[in-house]
Amino acid sequence: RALVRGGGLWRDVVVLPETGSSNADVAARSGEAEGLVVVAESQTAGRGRLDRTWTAPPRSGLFLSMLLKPVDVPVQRWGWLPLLTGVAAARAMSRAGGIDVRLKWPNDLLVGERKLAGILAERAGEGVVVGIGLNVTLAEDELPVPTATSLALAGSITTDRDPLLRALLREFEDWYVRWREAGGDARASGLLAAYTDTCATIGRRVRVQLPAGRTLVGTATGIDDDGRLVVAGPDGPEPVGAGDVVHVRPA
Ligand code: BT5
Repeated sequence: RALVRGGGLWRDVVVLPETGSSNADVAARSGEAEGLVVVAESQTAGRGRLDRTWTAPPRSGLFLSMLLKPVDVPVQRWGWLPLLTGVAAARAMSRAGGIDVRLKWPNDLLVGERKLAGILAERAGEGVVVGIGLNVTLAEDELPVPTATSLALAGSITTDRDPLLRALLREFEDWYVRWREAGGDARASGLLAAYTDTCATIGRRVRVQLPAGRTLVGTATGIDDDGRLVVAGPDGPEPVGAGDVVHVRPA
């Protein structure tokens, strides 16, 4: 609780030595007011998108989930929440760690081409649980997948979880309040510009794997009002929502 001072959003920050999935823990308490945060020191059954898993050795990273209820923002625009989280996390890692992080739409934090962190947003009750898994101390021979990296490997000036967590929660709150006060308008809140600045996907040729085996190839031209990636394909611009995307690869 002493981790966050001054701000109004964070109501309760619970630190668990070990849990299955912090997203599941917060979802189980989704009837509560927003601003609940569960931080897991170790996580044994971390979830990714589409039944994938988030793997991490004990105490090797920052694993946390936040309960959010932006009830005054139209639900379509909630698609911006994982993107907002990415912007906040990238800025926090830059401020606290001095490292340069890029965002891969919809939910990855990259250092170079390698994945430093992943974000998972799930609806729960009348709110959303947003989880972040960030590799902190992992050495090269501890990486769960060869495409991963960690703050330590990226040369972060700190690998202490407390200052990283504090920077993350503070940065998130700033962006969240700004976005909410703008009624979820990404452009008016400055979020669209911040996201576009940090995004490694926009401007690239991409191959988007959609459900039912469909593939869309084209140029990623931007993000729309609802947080969808706009891909200029053979049939013109097409918005794709995070929920419909299996993966996005360079084309
Ligand atoms: C994600 O899914 O990247 C979202 C991960 C969210 C994890 C957090 S931890 C706290 C909270 N509680 C939870 O239960 N979950 C959240 P996705 O885009 O589906 O990526 C999953 C894929 O990333 C896997 O299939 C692997 O290829 C790769 N991966 C797994 N663990 C990784 C790691 N530690 N570092 C880098 N890549 C990893």
